[in-house]
Amino acid sequence: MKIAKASVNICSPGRNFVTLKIETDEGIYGLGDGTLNGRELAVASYLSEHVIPCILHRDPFQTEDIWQYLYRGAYWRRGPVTMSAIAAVDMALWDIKGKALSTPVYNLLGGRSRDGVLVYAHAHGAGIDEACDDVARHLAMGYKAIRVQSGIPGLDATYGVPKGGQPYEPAERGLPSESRWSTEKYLNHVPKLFARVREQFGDDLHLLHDCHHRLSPIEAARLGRELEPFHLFWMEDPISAEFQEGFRVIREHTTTPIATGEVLNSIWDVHELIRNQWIDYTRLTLTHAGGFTALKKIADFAGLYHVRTGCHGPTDLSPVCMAAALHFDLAIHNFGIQEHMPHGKETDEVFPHSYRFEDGYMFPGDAPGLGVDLDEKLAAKFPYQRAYLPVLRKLDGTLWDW
Ligand code: GCO
Ligand code: MG
Repeated sequence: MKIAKASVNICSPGRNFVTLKIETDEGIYGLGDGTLNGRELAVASYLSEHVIPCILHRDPFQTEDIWQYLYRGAYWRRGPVTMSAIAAVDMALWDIKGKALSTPVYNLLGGRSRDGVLVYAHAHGAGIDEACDDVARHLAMGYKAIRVQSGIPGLDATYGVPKGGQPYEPAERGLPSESRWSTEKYLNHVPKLFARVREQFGDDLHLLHDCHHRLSPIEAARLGRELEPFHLFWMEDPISAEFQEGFRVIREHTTTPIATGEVLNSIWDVHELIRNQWIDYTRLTLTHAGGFTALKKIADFAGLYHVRTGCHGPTDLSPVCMAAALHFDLAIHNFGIQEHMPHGKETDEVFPHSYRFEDGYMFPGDAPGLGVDLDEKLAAKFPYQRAYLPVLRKLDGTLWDW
């Protein structure tokens, strides 16, 4: 079998998605997600201009060699654009392998290591009461793990609390919007939020929280310590993820488990974090970190150090990535948890899929390959629209990490 054709689809059924379709001379095709929120066209062009010409006529079963060719062969290493493009190819090739062998991808990765994939939902509210109402709503839907974010008194907007009842912070059309931030107000508020959530919902529920890179190591250490009585599943991205050494400070002060890595894209971004046991969960995704071929190696390395996975799974990654993540999560031994934000109706219609949610767990389904498709006709009705993530400044105007 040979790769006969490959094309990039860019569509916006609710938000922008970049999908690579690789077709073989035997009529089998595979899909890969290359979506990089706010920088979609850079990946699309990397794929069309630089990657597709190099993979034509190759054997699609040679996932390892093609991965090495695209990574080492380019000379230039890492980075979200490069690694998302490589991931899109890798995912599509594993999809083809699964279809050619008539088996779901998880069987090619080691088979089922568990019955289902534990997922966490997002609960949020303008204040503590509203956030608790949202926790109750998600519990009623069957979720066993819930990330909780709430508005901060004195701040107009904050990460994780979308305006106007939207399900999730959008990448906004037009140029980036700006909002203001106060670490002091945030640090004073979050322990109160979790004290209330534990008091109201008891000990069984897994609770998570995302700091979204905004703290210094010692500030994160303070927060982790103050959250200890509420036994979080994890505290996510307490500091800028690329500052590996910074996690040492946090670790020395608190037993609150730490997760990071959604903005990182290779083993070289996390190997110190893992080797030194400064984190408990890696958040690398299949799309941004080079696909199955790369993430399987990272997970196996992490497993040696009792570090588990918690793949990033926002709605700004397409259902192709979600399907891929579920195959991966089901198969690897050191799986921790999977983020789940349901996509909107339009997105689900453009990407019909076999995965499903039931009683707090997700299941990739038994369709051959990834079990996800792209309805190209429908996708054409939702053309790309330029969109950006918001930008953050401190109260005095200093640019900050969003
Ligand atoms: C998460 C993430 C997202 C990111 C988004 C950026 O934990 O799901 O932090 O909310 O902000 O994916 O594109
Ligand atoms: Mg996050």
